[in-house]
Amino acid sequence: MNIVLFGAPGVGKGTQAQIIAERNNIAHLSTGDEFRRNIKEQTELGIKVKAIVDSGALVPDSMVTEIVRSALNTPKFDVGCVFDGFPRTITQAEDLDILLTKKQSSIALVIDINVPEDEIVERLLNRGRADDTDEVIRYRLNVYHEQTAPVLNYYRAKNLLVSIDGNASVEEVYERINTHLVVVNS
Ligand code: B4P
Repeated sequence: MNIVLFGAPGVGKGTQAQIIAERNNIAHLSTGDEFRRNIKEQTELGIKVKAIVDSGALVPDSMVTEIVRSALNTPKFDVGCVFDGFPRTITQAEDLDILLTKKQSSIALVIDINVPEDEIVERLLNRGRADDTDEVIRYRLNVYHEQTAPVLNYYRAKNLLVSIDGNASVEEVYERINTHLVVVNS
C-alpha cells in the first residue's frame, strides 16, 4: 500500500506519516527529513540544499526525485510506503508514477490534510525549527499555494484524492485518516 500525505507546511504530515507507517507496517519516506539529515551530516547534497531549505523554497525536482528513487530501491520499501512531503510539484508527481510503475506498484490513496493558516503559523512558531521563522513560514505557505497546490488536481483527476480536516488532536486526525485506509485495505 502506497499512500501520499499532502498539505501545506505544518498541517501535520510528518506527525501522521509516522503513525500511519507504524500502525500499518509500511515504510515512511519524508523528503524533508532526508534533506535535514544530509544537511546535518554535511554531505555533498546537504551542502547544496541547505540555503534552499533554510529559505523555504523548493529543492529542484531532480534532486528530490533522486532521493526517492534511491530509497525505493531498498527492500524495506517493497511493502509499501507513506510519502510525506513528496510530491510537491507536478513533475515530482509524474516521476513518482514512473518509479512506482517500474516496481509494478501504484498509489492507493492521496490524503490532503487541511488546517487554517493561523493555526499552521502558531504550530510552526511553537516547533521552532531553523525554517520556522515568521517570514520563512509565510514564504513556504506562498510556495505551497503557487507550486504545490496544483498537484491536487493531478490526483483528483486520477480519483485518488481524499480531504481531511486536520484541525483536531493528533489521535483524532489519525482516526479520520484511518476511515479511508480501512476502505483501501478492504
Ligand atoms: P517538510 O519537512 O516536508 O516540512 P513541513 O511541511 O514544514 O511539515 P509537516 O506538514 O510535516 O508538519 P509536522 O507534522 O512536522 O519540508 C521542509 C522543507 O524541505 C521544505 O520547505 C523544502 O525546502 C524541502 N522539501 C521537502 N520535501 C520537498 C519536495 N518534495 N520538493 C522540494 N522541496 C522539498 O507538524 C508541524 C508541527 O505541528 C509539529 O510541531 C507538530 O508537533 C505539530 N502538530 C502536528 N499535528 C498536530 C495536531 N493535530 N495538533 C497540534 N499540533 C500538531
